[in-house]
Amino acid sequence: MERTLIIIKPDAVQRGLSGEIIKRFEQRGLRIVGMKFMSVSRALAEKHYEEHVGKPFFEGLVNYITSSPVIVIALEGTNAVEAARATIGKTKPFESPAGTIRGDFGLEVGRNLVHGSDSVASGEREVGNFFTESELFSWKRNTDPWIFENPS
Ligand code: DAT
Ligand code: MG
Repeated sequence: MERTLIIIKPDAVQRGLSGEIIKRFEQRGLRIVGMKFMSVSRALAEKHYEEHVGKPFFEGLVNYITSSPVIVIALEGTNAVEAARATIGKTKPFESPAGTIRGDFGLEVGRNLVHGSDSVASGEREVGNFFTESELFSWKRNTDPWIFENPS
């Protein structure tokens, strides 16, 4: 099933919003297959954000994501990537509609609370960057048939 990487960024953890953010993904029906509390090293941050190397905000972005612990989550579900991004909102929180995580809790692009993979290929790559195979779980929920018409 499709996978996406979520990062609850340092600002959200510091502000005590982790539970609220996890709740929204759970309520959406996405299945948690991996989760951990960790610090992101500079090397991992630079790998994760490699598409943004050279952009004016790159240094600030790496400083931000490495500044304090994060919670990383691997989620699985039908159209997990798009569904999670819709729940997160737009890159710039001030443009994000109310009802999205960024629209409800943020104002600035450099403090946008949460990361979600932007394509199926990125989801696979990013989950692999943050989790080892033994940290990822294949499991079923008793509620899966009420969320997925064809659970797998
Ligand atoms: P997203 O996190 O919505 O996938 P992205 O991949 O385009 O957005 O950029 C990664 C992060 O970089 C984003 O969450 C915040 C930061 N960023 C993006 N565009 C920016 C900009 N114009 N100014 C400052 N920071 C920016
Ligand atoms: Mg992105």
